[in-house]
Amino acid sequence: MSTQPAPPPGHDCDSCAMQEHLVQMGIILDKWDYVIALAGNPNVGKSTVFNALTGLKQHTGNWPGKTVARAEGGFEFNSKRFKMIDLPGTYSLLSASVDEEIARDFILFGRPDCTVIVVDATMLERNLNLVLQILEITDKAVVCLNLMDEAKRKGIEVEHRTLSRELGVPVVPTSARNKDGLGLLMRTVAEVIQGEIKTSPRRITGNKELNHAVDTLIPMLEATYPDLPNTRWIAMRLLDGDYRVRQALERGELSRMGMTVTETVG
Ligand SMILES: Nc1nc2c(ncn2[C@@H]2O[C@H](COP(=O)(O)OP(=O)(O)OP(=O)(O)O)[C@@H](O)[C@H]2O)c(=O)[nH]1
Ligand SMILES: [Mg+2]
Repeated sequence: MSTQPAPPPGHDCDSCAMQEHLVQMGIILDKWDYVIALAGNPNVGKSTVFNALTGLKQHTGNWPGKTVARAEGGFEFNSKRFKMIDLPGTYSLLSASVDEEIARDFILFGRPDCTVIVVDATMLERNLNLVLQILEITDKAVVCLNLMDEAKRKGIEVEHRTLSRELGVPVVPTSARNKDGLGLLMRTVAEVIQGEIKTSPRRITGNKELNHAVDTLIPMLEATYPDLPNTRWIAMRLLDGDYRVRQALERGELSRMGMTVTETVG
């Protein structure tokens, strides 16, 4: 069943497929099967993807204790219910800005079932920095290669299959403003979540000393914090002197990823 109007004649097949299987739920979502985080640099089309999938009604509020806006919404795709969180746009996950902290904490400690990393196909080089940082944290990720219409207009070709092989996660070309590619994006996300697509993200391979230090720290972290996600990444950040990660560990903040919500109808 679909709440969508019939697609216009000659419309891209993939969008049509999406309209067959997508039911926008907006805020009407009390139970869900999976949580998806939407990450990416500023201005790459995250909210456009979010709005196309969830519809116009959405929860907006602030992240706990922060003045940074948080939007979440829901949709049903192929009979599974997805809750989607639109993360703040960031260029990195490593520096001390509040936006970066929020995006990083959610991907790491919020443990989404999949992180969709939206990138601008016309500025790939700049965008890949964040992609690689996110792939250090999670292996459940799909790259949404957005603004493909703009890339085409500018004569930029992106070999998305090669990019996918290099990154070790699926890369799906989209033009979110025209809703092109979003059906394939969601099918791919569902297959990654359900383990039908195996990912193998590209990770930094450190030198002998670094690896030794990381291998020494990991069992200590696991013994002290049994539920900690991705101890390898946390060990690397601690060795790098990351104050925020150290503070989060010491304060036991790792599971406090709730939110304050006010309802708006956009
Ligand atoms: N041509 C084209 N424009 C797009 C596409 N996707 C998004 N845009 C436009 O890009 C601009 C930014 O889109 P947003 O969805 O607000 O980007 P965002 O990543 O949420 O931005 P921040 O929340 O500021 O980080 C808007 O003007 C969109 O209409 C696309 O696929 N093609
Ligand atoms: Mg946005």
